[in-house]
Amino acid sequence: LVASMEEVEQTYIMIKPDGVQRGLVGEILSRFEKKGFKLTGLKLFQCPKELAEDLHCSLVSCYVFLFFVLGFATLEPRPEGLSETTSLPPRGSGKVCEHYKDLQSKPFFPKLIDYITSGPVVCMGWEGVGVVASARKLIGATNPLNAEPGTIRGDLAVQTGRNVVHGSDSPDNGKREIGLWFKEGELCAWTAVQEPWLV
Ligand code: RTP
Repeated sequence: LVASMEEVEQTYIMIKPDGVQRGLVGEILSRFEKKGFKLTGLKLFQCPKELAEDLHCSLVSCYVFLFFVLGFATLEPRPEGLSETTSLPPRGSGKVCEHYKDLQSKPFFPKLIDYITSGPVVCMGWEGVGVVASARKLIGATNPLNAEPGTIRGDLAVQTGRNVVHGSDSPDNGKREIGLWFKEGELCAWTAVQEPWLV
């Protein structure tokens, strides 16, 4: 039975810096691939540390920055060769804070930001029927000590603060997080030739 398109979801999976440092990228990626989900996006990305400050602060500094940039832009013509975006913060500023904005009030938030920006992460988009809940099952409990053997965290991790992988917790967050971590053109819509094995 081929699943109807309504049931197809998107999820954002991220191999955290410890997963990359420990050489677990292939192992983790292959678990989603073997399950039968479809990879729609994949990249290695180092989130700049200096851009990962508190979301509130980054928004405030953005507004202050824009206030001055726009203020000066109206006084002087932009120099030739300088594109309109040259002096603006890089796209994706505060990406990690935005991603974890619901955890901002938690005492572990600063450590979490340090952890995620401590090295490159692997960003992945996966598509499939029920992929959001299924990926969370494959990943296992947040605290690896509570994660069942057979799950990624149950097999490969020990500490909550070093739990190797992230998975979106709802279809809405799946779409939101893919939009946050991937730029336009970085995702690939493709049709699997082995249908219906890949949805
Ligand atoms: P994730 O977003 O990474 O898939 O994790 P999750 O939904 O299973 O857990 P969540 O509560 O959203 O926490 C996000 C990440 O924050 C770190 N954390 N540290 N007590 C602590 O030190 C603590 N609690 C959570 C973990 O890296 C967790 O995955």
